[in-house]
Amino acid sequence: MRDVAADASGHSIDHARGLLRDAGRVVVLTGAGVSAESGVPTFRGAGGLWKEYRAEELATPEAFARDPRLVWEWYGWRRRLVQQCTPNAAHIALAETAAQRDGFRIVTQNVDGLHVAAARAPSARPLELHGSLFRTRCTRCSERRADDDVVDATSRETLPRCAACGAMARPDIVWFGESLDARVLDEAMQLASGANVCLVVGTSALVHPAAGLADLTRRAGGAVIEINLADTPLTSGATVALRGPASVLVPELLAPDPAE
Ligand code: BJW
Ligand code: ZN
Repeated sequence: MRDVAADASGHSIDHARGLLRDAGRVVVLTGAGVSAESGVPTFRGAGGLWKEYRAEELATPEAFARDPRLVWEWYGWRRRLVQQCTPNAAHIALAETAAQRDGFRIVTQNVDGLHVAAARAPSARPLELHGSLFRTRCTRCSERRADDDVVDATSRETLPRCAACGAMARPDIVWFGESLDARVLDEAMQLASGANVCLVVGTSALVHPAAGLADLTRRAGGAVIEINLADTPLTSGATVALRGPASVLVPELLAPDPAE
């Protein structure tokens, strides 16, 4: 049975809570909307612009090859912005549930590290499909390293460099046209295929292969619960679609039953 609710009231949230209660395995797929209420801008829609650029124009290998200073300036700005943000009630509820419940895993498209910041237990750490704002990767030797430094994008010469070989470093982020880390994607696909419920939170579901994960759950006979402010390409196939802010709906959905 498919259920759509304009808010958290009524039977749809109860239906979704029942699906989650009965599920042995749950995979959660999050997108930029889960971090919007922490102050991290989403990619698309109002507020999705940086200066006069769209994210799609900067998050590409071609943009980096053409103008690494401009692309690093954008990532440096985002790093600083995200460093001032903290996990909201949705990140916290997801992390607490993942810490307490076996078979509950978080997969995120976000590079902001807020699911990691909310995680108290290793089982609450997310799979990060699109990389991290707080890692760099060498353009020559591919060495990765954690990096939360302020980016000096004054000129090409001041940009982050690889500590191992001295070549220019790039953000360790999956740009358009680049393949996702095969092991990370494989694990995410296995989680989605084996899940009784895929809970999708705050993604426009436009970017693949991430957007296809919910279909893997559905095709294997599982249910899809979507939380978003607006409809997405996943809505028509969702078992339950809940409309409203993630920071309200996620904690409400995951709160223990009163009798427990
Ligand atoms: C709220 C809320 C609140 C707001 N509460 N909700 C199959 C078909 C078509 C194309 C392709 C395909 N397979 C691959 C492609 C090509 C491409 C792609 O998908 N293109 C489409 C856009 C058409 N994919 C790729 O290139 C991927 N690579 C790949 O597949 O390699 C092999 C290959 C290549 C080429 C062809 C075929 C195969 C790589 C994709 C990497 C994406 N990287 C980015 C940028 C880097 C990260 C960064 O710099 O930060 O990742 S793009 C950007 O979009 C970012 C995000 O992770 C990603 C998803 O965005 P998200 O999270 O959904 O955010 P928004 O802003 O779009 O949506 C926010 C949502 O929240 C909205 O719905 C709001 O309503 C909601 N919301 N506030 C609840 N408070
Ligand atoms: Zn190197």
